[in-house]
Amino acid sequence: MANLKELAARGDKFTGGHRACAGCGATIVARQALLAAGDKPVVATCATGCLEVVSTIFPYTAWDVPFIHSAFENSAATISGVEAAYKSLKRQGTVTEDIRFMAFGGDGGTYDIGLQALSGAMERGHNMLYICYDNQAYMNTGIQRSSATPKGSATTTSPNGKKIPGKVQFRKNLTEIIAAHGIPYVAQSVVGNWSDFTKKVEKALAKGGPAFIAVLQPCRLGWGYPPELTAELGRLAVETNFWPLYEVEDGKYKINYTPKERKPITEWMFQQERFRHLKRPENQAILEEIQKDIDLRWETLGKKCNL
Ligand SMILES: Cc1ncc(C[n+]2csc(CCOP(=O)(O)OP(=O)(O)O)c2C)c(N)n1
Ligand code: SF4
Repeated sequence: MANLKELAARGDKFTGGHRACAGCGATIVARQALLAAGDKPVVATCATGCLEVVSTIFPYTAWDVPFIHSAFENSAATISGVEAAYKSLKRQGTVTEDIRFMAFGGDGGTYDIGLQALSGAMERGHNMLYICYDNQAYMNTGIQRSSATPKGSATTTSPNGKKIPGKVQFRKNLTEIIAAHGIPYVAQSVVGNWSDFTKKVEKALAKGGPAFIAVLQPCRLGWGYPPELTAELGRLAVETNFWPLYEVEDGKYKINYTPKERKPITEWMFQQERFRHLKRPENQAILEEIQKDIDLRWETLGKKCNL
């Protein structure tokens, strides 16, 4: 696995000059993923969403690799089709290079509208890595809730008001849904832990076959926090067990990091505007429900890892 010095010596294939907000975690995901991919050629695609929109404003692009625009729903279908064509060309001897295929999508494009395309691509066994940068809402179109939005979070379509105190439902566990496909490699990582993420990208690409990594990506605009806290909020999500770092390799579960002492979820939530209303005493019960859910999910994951 490449160390920091080696990674830093590689040229960036996702470059600066794009139009993301200062402190955006999505662009960190793309940059580190392409650095981790190493010297082999990469073909990338990205579902419509913040990452695609900020990085590909014609006639400019931040992608220094062949890049294909995808619609909101079909990033996985796009790259799986290209990979299938590549295999055919390789069989015919037209292409001889060893090429890697990477698809990116936000949580809206992955947990919601792109789930069918993703599930199909994983099930068909394409040699591709799908990376979901999960900022927990549809940020590009104005912060609408997705099925990845956590309970209690205020978004423009799950506002805090008289009727509801932010999103009513718990978030979907997509990582487990993809793990249930029985593919070679599934993992969760986070913006704020470059070592964990780049190792997982390297591992996913080296394994061959379909691979999926969900990366929790703090979004300073949608979450409401000062831009310099992006990495810190990613790490705090791990320290509270909200977002465990784990992997499922050939069906075997492994937790990659266990906090010495699990921090209360409020330490993470109360640094973000989207949860501000939950500080009010009348919302105490919601906080307790959220904490209980996190503890239960961690316990369930621990059992799968034989902890
Ligand atoms: C079929 C379709 N419906 C709606 C849209 C409008 N749209 C573009 S991006 C987007 C939200 C993207 O959200 P997400 O995937 O979470 O990525 P983010 O913007 O948060 O990075 C929506 C609703 C679209 N492009 N296509
Ligand atoms: S809204 Fe969020 S995800 Fe979109 S560019 Fe800004 S920080 Fe990045």
